Amino acid sequence: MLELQNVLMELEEGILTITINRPKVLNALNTDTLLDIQRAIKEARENEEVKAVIITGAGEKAFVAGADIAQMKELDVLTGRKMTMLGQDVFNEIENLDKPVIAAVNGFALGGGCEIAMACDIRIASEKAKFGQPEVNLGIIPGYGGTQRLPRLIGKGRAKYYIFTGEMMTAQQAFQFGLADKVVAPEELISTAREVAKTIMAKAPVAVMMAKRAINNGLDMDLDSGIAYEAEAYTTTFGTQDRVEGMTAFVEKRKANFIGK
Ligand code: CO8
Repeated sequence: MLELQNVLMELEEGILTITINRPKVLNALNTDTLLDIQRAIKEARENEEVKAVIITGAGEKAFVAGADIAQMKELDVLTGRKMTMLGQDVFNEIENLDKPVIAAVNGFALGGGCEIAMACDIRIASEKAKFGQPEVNLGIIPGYGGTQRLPRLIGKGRAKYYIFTGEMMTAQQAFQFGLADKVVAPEELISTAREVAKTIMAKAPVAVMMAKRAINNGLDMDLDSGIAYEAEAYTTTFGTQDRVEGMTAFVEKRKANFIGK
């Protein structure tokens, strides 16, 4: 497995765990870390043994406390823009990966940390997790997709509240608002994320992939176009061997044996 400086990668039972690993600065995202995450996502995309991905943060305290403020402080308008574009590209690559991605949010998920979690398909939060977009405290706005993904997840009014005030949400609040999909005890975080990954991995992979595409792409369309997109995605699943297997297994009252084709 590829060795990276700011990110740990572990592949076990088809699940690639990507751990953002700069605990001394609460896993803040500098350029090198963003590039390492990009390399890890490329590995997830290209390695056929990888069936699902978990993204988490090293240490007890933080998932990711945001973009690296010490680095950002030194940027000018053009280099600042470049760093925004890099983060946006990497997070889009996470969102568009044809495999399920679960964020295991173990602590502070602030700014870019909340944004990387939102680019994942599912967010499992530790009871200790704190979410927020505190950029206004620094004289900037969210720059890694926060102004777009937060309102899509929790609604326009609430997103404005949290982005304008910079207030943090507890894990329970994030759950109530639909930002976190499950809240568990800290010691159960990774095992729960793995269980969820395994549950998804037991389903027909092409069906999961097409559902992900239909949801992601459809949400950016008007309803009629989204429904038409769904019909095409559905038709793709209908042509798979796994569709025949899934329906045959149901009728024969046995467990389906999916092959991902
Ligand atoms: N960047 C760099 N260093 C950080 C960051 C960060 N985002 N967060 C924490 N650290 C460092 C601290 O400086 C400290 O370092 P040191 O030990 O050398 O002093 C260490 O991590 C531990 O942090 P604290 O001592 O502050 O720990 P506390 O428990 O007192 O506080 C907090 C924890 C509340 C999480 C606090 O650290 C904090 O507020 N961090 C900043 C959170 C923040 O504002 N995040 C948003 C950043 S902006 C952003 O993400 C924009 C995304 C788009 C960028 C576009 C690119 C141009």
